[in-house]
Amino acid sequence: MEKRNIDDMTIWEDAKKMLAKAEKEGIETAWDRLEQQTPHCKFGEQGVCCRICVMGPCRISKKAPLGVCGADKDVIVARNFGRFVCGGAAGHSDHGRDCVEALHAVATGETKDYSIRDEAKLFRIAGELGFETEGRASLDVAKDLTDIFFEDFGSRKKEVSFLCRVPEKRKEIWKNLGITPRGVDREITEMMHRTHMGCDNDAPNTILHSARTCLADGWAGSMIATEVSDILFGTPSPRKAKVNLGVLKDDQVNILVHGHNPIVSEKILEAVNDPELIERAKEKGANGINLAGLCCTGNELMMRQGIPMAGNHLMTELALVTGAVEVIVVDYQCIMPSLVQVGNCFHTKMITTADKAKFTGAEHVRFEMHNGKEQARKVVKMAIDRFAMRDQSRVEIPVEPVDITTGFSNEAIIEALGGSLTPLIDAIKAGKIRGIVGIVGCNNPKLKHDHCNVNLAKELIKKDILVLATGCVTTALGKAELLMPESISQAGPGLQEICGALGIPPVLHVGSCVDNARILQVCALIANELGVDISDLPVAASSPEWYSEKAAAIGTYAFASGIYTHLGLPPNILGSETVTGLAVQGLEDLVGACFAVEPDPFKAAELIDARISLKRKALGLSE
Ligand code: CUV
Ligand code: SF4
Repeated sequence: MEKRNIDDMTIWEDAKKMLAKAEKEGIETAWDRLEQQTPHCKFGEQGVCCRICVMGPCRISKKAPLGVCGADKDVIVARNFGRFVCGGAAGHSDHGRDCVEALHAVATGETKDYSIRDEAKLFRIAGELGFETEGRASLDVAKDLTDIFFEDFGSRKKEVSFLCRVPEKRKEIWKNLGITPRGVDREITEMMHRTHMGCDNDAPNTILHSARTCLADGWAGSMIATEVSDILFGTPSPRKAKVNLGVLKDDQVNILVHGHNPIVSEKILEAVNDPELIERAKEKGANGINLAGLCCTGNELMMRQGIPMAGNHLMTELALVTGAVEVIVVDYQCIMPSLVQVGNCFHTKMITTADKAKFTGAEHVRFEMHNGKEQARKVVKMAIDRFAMRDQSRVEIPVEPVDITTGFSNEAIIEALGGSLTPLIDAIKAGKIRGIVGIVGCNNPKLKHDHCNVNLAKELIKKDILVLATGCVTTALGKAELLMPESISQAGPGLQEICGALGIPPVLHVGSCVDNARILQVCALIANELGVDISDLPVAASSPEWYSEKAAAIGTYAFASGIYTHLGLPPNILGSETVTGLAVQGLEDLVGACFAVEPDPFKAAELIDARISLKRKALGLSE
């Protein structure tokens, strides 16, 4: 691959300046390593390389159409895809389990470091799942709720609890296909089992179980993560925040939190607000302690507490290149191991907190339920002590931060609408809001950073389509100034009218990656209100710049839930016509939705727009 021009790598000023600084200072980034890895292995790219037993590894070609065991390209591609999304479902869901364990520790008195911040939501969810709450103590209810959620991970249920939210028609479809999600761990284990040599050797059958595994993620693992996080840390409500590398402060101790789970970062936030620690920072010559987020841990803190966001996936290395970061504290997922090396080019220390996510070269400060507060203080003290090691002459904070509005949980959206979804549904019926699209997911250095994320959103709001953003897309759309009420000037007339009247932006930040479950729920609520299936709604999902197993799992549960799903680049399945055909067409007949792959944001907007028009027409709604 030829060396790319910085202007072709990213659309952002802050990124370009840091890429130039990295180049000047000889610091390697993901873009450099992509160059070294290109061209990628064709067999891997096509998904026709199988490594699941030692009669192999086998790779399928014209000359050798079958693996040693006799598996063909369809079987191999399907198995690889199944294991790929299984990894993603496991990531989201294990995160969900950690949240349930935290709530359980609170309920049983095992920890005093955490508490229930949204008691009303606790009782609401308990009621929704059908158990008695009248006159009971909240810790008691929480204990019962965690028992129910723990069971959602197991093998005893015929269906996960939150299937109570799914429209009847959708449940019927899943039942008929045999893909009703039963238990999170069960579906994940069965996926691994089926893809062992000599089990599921029928590609469509494997793909169906992939769908089931991902449904267990979306409607259980992720949904539980979201709801329990709200109970523990508060349900998000609209608030202002700031984004981009300009949120770092050259005269303060800068701490970055990165990863996905709010359990660690919420405690770090408490510690940075501790007057004693602020005093200590001042004694060391800093003007205070500044906390900023990256990726989804950043989203979690921003949604609930308004903590600024330094950047998304491809900004994580570049945030350290500013030279202004004392420590980067990580929990798990999407954390590039290169952050240790980039940190070592400066005084920046990487601190790991989860035993399941250690990084060689980082310092491990184990966070457990009973010691979260103490460990957070320890981390913040380490950051303060490192401030003196900073080489101020190498610090460059490249831009001024951009204002955003965040905090649109479903509860907050309903409140903004005046207490029910009816005004939104009426606006959809009237064609003022023609549809709703969730734009979610990551960055990928194969694509120009945030180009597709931003332009797709801009095109959609112009077409009167309301955009919901999560994950790394949030930062992109925030930086593009789409997350402010004033951004409605960029929207079509209908969307302008509705959002203007409500005082909300045309793009709503609904949370982190696990919070895509909020979007599932909103779709279900609208479908139930209209008495239709989710696949009948004028809605779509998109992950323009995705890279991760988790993003593929999200895409898979989206389409399996009946939501048309656009991807900016394909998963590694193109080596099988059968699997590719299923993904882009065949599943339409089975679940009423499929994948569409299109790297160009303008063409993608047309595809999504056409789909929305089709669905509006079928519902008898005018354009
Ligand atoms: Ni999951 S969205 S890189 S951090 S999965 Fe991670 Fe959220 Fe993509 Fe971003
Ligand atoms: Fe090769 Fe079959 Fe083993 Fe895969 S399972 S490595 S195709 S022999």
